[in-house]
Amino acid sequence: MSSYAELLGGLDRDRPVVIQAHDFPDHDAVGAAYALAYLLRHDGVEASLSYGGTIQSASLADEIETLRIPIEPSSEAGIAEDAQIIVVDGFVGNSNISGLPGEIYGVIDHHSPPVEPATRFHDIRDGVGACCTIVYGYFQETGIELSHSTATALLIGLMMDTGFMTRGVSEPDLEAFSDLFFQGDWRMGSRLLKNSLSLRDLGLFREAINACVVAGDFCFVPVTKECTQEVMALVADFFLGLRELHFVVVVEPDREEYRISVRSEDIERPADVIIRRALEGIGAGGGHIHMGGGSIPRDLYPGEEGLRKRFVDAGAKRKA
Ligand SMILES: [Mn+2]
Repeated sequence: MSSYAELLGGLDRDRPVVIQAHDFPDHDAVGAAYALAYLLRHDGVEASLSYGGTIQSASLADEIETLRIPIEPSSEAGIAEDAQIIVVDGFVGNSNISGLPGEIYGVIDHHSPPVEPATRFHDIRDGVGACCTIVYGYFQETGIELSHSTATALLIGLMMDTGFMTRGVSEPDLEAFSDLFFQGDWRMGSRLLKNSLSLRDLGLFREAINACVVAGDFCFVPVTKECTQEVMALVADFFLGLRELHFVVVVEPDREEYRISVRSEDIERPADVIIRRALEGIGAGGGHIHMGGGSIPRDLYPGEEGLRKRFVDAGAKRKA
């Protein structure tokens, strides 16, 4: 049975369905959630969309408004006790997600999960560049036509996660891209994604440029200003764009923890493997070959130099 048919077939039509994007969602999570709801509606299932945390990205807020995506914070969504929750683009564990009521019915994701999902349905393909590609595949399976806004949302998620088709791209991503590019509004998508920064972010870039520590092709960037995950990722991308650098780590304080963003241009040094190694015993991390992220609770933070050394020991710097 195809994945989508299995997903649909297992749903109890007498209970509410909620599609949940991960905390502080990004374009990929929201696009995948929105398109999945469109498909389910086509099959007579009305799903509501929600996310944990807040929308921190101005460009994502812009997308949600422009495409009129009906998504709201899970705290305000009034999720029922008997709701069936489908998690997209991120899976934390089988117990629950940030204290949501309801049952986690399914997981659709392109990250390798921390634990094997015990949910009734899961579709995890860690070789694809975006969760939007997986949901696009459901449209192909069913032959259901995409609406213009659904195609645009999927295209934006795909372009976002693959850095405009330059990282983590697999064959299904290319297939999705060549179709979505003409079905959706790529101009709007590009404008949104290419204007993610604001003048307010310059202070962070200034600090990052002053603070970076370079060793060979490895660059460690500790900053003290709190910032959004999206801007932190753009700082990491900026350093990766310097021709001498092939592995970048950005670390930033965020309330009770330190957050880390990792970028790699070297398949011999996969970002997810190296961050897991570097944070062993003090924090958690994961991701893909080219991008990774993680966090360390404040009381376990080994200090800037301590963390930098951990990354060097984990293999972030090419052996001479
Ligand atoms: Mn994603």
